[in-house]
Amino acid sequence: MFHALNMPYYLGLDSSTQSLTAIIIDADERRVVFESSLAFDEALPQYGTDHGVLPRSAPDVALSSPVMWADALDQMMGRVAASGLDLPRLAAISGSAQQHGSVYLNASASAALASLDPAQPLGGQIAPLLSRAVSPIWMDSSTAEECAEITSATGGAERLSRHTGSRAFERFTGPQIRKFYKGEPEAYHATARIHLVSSFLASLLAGRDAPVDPGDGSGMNLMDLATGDWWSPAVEGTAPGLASKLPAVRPAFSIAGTLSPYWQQRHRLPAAQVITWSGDNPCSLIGTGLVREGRVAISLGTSDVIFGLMREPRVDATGTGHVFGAPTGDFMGLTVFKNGSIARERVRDMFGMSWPEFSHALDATPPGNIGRIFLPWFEPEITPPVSTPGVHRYGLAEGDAPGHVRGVVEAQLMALARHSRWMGVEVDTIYATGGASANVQILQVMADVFGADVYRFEVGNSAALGAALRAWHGERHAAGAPIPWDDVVSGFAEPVGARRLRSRGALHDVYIDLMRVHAACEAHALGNGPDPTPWVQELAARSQELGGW
Ligand code: ADP
Ligand code: XUL
Repeated sequence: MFHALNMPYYLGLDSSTQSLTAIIIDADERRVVFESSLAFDEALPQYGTDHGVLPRSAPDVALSSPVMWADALDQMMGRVAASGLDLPRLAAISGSAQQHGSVYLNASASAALASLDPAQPLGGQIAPLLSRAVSPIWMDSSTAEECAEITSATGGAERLSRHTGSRAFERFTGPQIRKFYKGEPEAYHATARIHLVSSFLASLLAGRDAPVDPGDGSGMNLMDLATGDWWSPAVEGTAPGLASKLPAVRPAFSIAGTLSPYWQQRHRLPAAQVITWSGDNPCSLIGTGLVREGRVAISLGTSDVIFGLMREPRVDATGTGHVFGAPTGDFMGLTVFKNGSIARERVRDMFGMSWPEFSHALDATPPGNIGRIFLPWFEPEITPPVSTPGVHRYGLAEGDAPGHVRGVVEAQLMALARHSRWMGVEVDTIYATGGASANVQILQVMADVFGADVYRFEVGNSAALGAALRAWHGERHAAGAPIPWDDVVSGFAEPVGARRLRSRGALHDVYIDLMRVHAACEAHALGNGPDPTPWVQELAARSQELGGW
């Protein structure tokens, strides 16, 4: 027992767009003792998802399956149970989930969650508790009309963003709820509780209704950043009767419950505490150790996201970025690009390449791409807002495979740099995370575009690690022995010096020039400026005269 109390384990789960990951940490020894990941498409093919998304009925609609997420959780807890670890030491569990997605439960859910049958898989028992079989996720951009309605009901974009941290965004939960209410009013009225993906999964673990934390709550256009609670004008302006359908908002360190009898009996797991879950970006903030202001992380996951901690909520006047709550009780600024790994993969597949071939093409092409620009809006884009997808080439021939590889990566990183200026951070160090941060060639372009050193981490999944660290922090907080955030992240979420990519000054100068071209191309593609092709051609000719940039 002494052993169990003194050397606890903490489990962090990350239910992302494409996969579910689990990380268990030994807090005393500051090491990861278990890590496992399952990809939804492969582990649960019966749901028919592609990269975690159900077959699309329209390019702007993106839905996933909450029953699939439940089945994935069941499978993953089975893997944890079979890990060979001394699981009575498991003291607490927390989690991270893709943000904005919503799950709709009927009136029977609350009682049923407390009395699930441990002899049966989870998914089949959850399906009858849903008032909507599918969940809209963050990739959905089909709610422009609802965004306009909510903006007008709440007194305009400036007021909405001052209160909730963001103007109305199509993927945010409030506009999605309004679309459901308008399109399926009966199913909306049969909904007793609307959860985020994070609070839904926490509810499954705790066997009761779990709260939403301010970090994930601020991705809804419904929560007041200043009070950390629902903002009535937005709640009332979104859908009738919504207030009673929303979970409580509670700090990220609060306890959602105890691991329910279902898990204890089905997988022989202990009565660990379930700490409130959060969104993947707030969890990654912790998992990259960004518990102080002044540094940024870039996550190259399905989406590309740049984020950093903020002491005060400085809302973006340009309307592209967001301010969310942070698990520390502070705030975080972030800007999200939908065409992240999605676009890199599309270019890779367009030319039938593997990742090593993609990296080789980056190595083989000159930084600056001889002035050529490729805007990779394969999907409707969030930043800048692009509702009709389409790619744009400036000076780039359609069949030029290496030119496209460099083009997509450079355009993405220049967009990350340009559209995050509102955060007001002098970036000299970047912490890179997410699936594509394994790619050193991409990170070298990042270092050169930003003129900053880029560090990678030993643990690649910063969201799952952040969730495990939050489990530890929350459990200690509840025990009356809180641990300062600097101590929580120390030894875990630390960049590895040997894995640093240095920025190369001369190449950064190339990108300072090229960012002006990129901005002009973007303006032209959005219908806000003249065609910069002559400028691109002149640059190409000049750079060829000089033998490349
Ligand atoms: P999410 O958390 O959003 O589900 P991940 O952070 O796990 O996504 O990232 C998954 C993505 O990482 C894949 O879709 C893939 O495109 C990308 N990826 C994996 N390995 C590489 C690589 N070597 N180079 C570039 N991208 C990669
Ligand atoms: C954040 C966002 C994505 C999702 C999925 O606003 O839309 O980063 O959280 O990862």
